[in-house]
Amino acid sequence: MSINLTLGEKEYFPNIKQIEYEGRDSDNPLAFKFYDSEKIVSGKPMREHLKFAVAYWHTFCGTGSDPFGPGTKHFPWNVSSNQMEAAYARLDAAFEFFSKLGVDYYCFHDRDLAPEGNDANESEEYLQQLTQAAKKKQKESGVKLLWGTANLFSHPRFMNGAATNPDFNVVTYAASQVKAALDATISLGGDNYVFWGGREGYSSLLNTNMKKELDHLAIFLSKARDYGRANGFNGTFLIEPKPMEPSKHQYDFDVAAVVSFLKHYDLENDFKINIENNHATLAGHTFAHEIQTAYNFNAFGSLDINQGDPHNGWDTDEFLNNIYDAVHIMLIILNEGGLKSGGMNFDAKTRRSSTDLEDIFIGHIHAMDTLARGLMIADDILQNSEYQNLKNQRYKSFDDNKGLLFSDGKLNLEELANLASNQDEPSLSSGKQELFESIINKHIK
Ligand code: XLS
Ligand code: NI
Ligand code: NI
Repeated sequence: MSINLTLGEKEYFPNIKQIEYEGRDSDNPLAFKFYDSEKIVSGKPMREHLKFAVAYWHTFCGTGSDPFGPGTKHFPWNVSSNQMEAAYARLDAAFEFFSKLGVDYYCFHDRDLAPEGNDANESEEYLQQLTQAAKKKQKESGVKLLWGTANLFSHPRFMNGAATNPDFNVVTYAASQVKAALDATISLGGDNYVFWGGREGYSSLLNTNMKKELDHLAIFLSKARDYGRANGFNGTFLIEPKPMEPSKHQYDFDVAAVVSFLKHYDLENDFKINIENNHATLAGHTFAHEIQTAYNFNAFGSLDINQGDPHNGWDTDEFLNNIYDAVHIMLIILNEGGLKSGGMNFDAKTRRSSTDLEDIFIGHIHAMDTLARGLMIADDILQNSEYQNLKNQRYKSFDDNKGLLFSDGKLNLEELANLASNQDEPSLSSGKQELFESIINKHIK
């Protein structure tokens, strides 16, 4: 993708040129070693398999502050004390970054794009102005919106939740934000719209009417769906599960909890799931488990492709660098037919002490390379190893005869029991886990 800067605009990364693919022998930190966007793997270009998206909040808004200290990163787009001026500068920097990195998508919260105004109307007005500017930028660069969302967790008014707040006045405020963020997403041609319920949960069940809050959440989501559909949004609504943080317990705990919520409230046709690796591990699952579970229930939507630290019980949002995980998830994604309308949103931040401007490029490049590698290795495993065959072999007794009848639901319990009484003790059949593991590792090269 070519860089397309409008004349007279400030360049925010003057020392960084278009990031190119240089191959695995390159030592250039600002080049791809594995991600070769147009290279065909399993029938389509890498860029179409991976559909990378930059997370606006971490990369352009996050300055490294944490509960123990202020921000450490001095971004050149973050200098004006006028919040709207800063928002326009951030937009320029963001699109320069997307183009130089060569990603096709981005994602934002309303408050990343535009600041909060003095009231709901002013906030909406600000968002509309920045949406117009972003639309122009998208047109010039060819970069698209993977999803938009509303930040319903930072402002103090949302301390007891947004759609699940016990105070109706807060629920209406959340609705005004979602309406405006949906309008922005529709205007920018977003493929998806996300709900992450960071404060839709509780600190104590003693003061919480859980059933009422869940009912309200479902009503709120269905009204957002109705508004979106009536106003031209044909994309997918996504729920992003996370078990905790900032709430002690979040209702959208994991994929299985969200699937049952969606089915219970008849929302499963419009809502799918945005799965984040670090949220999966916080819930005690692997990323692979959550992805496979979503596909199983036809609930797969999109991915927030970061990783946590195995020794920490919180959301560290690191850039994905675990090759083994990348291979495992790509095996599943290739087998299930790809991302469809979803993508891979980084939702990752450089460490607080990574303060050079180039570090945000290096973080993204490294994650893109890790996933490109995962894709190529997974494809190699599927094409050139016994992996899939061995897995299928474990289930071969269901391929024909009575096993097939069972799989088709055609044997009742008595018939099944009779079969057991007429046969010898089944012979033991090895699960071969070590063999599977050795095949994966052999292909990681
Ligand atoms: C926070 C979430 C958040 C969502 C979007 O943990 O990951 O960043 O992706 O609201
Ligand atoms: Ni996320
Ligand atoms: Ni997260």
